[in-house]
Amino acid sequence: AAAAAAGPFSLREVLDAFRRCVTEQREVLLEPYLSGWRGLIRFLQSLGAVFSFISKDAVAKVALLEAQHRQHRFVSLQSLVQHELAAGPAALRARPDSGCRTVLRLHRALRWLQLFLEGLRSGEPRTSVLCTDAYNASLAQHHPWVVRKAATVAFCALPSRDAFLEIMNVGSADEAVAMLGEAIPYIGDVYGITQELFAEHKLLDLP
Ligand code: 1Q0
Repeated sequence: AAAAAAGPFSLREVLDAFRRCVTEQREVLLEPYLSGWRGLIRFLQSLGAVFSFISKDAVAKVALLEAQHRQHRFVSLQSLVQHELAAGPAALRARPDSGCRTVLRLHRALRWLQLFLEGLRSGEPRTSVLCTDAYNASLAQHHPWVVRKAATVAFCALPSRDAFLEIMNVGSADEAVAMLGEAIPYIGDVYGITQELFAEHKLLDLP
């Protein structure tokens, strides 16, 4: 994993990580989940300094979860939730550094990713429009005005659709689009299972 993290971004790596996430028992494994996120963050970092306020936040959240993963040896999101809920829902809500609230933020961002990738696949050439639409339908409702404003400004600096397909590093534009089609259901699956898990435990509004 350390060696893989060094090279240029490849969408295949991210796809593989999210594919590895879901077990037969419909658990979401933490290690490939975080590995998928590390790949996405690397991609975001390659887009330049305009996005660093976003990547910094994502890096901090992944680091928090990595630390908890090392400390408690959680295998899955399910075991993390179970462990933190054992202290009681009120105690969990009071913690600004819980794994659950941190996962919830990444989880909402995963919905953004799913929508954005669907948009890229659809052929719409204006990535900033795609990105803004995906953001407004997902993360935006959880962000204060100032963050929404900064995000919307950053989206204007996004590369073109063709450039996006190229940085995915999977060959021609057609091949990149095909791989998006392969990746989106895996990401959707991880999103759906996590959404159900958090809904079941009433954790979808953790402060
Ligand atoms: C490609 C453009 C990337 C656009 C990412 C969209 C997300 C915008 C988010 C902007 C807000 C970030 C600033 C911090 C916000 C936090 O306040 C917020 C809440 O946390 P807290 O602790 O204050 O309650 N944090 C979040 O909502 C988490 C945001 C994480 C965003 C992670 C985005 C990772 C994106 C990776 C780039 C993927 C590129 C996709 C194309 C791949 C195809 C090859």
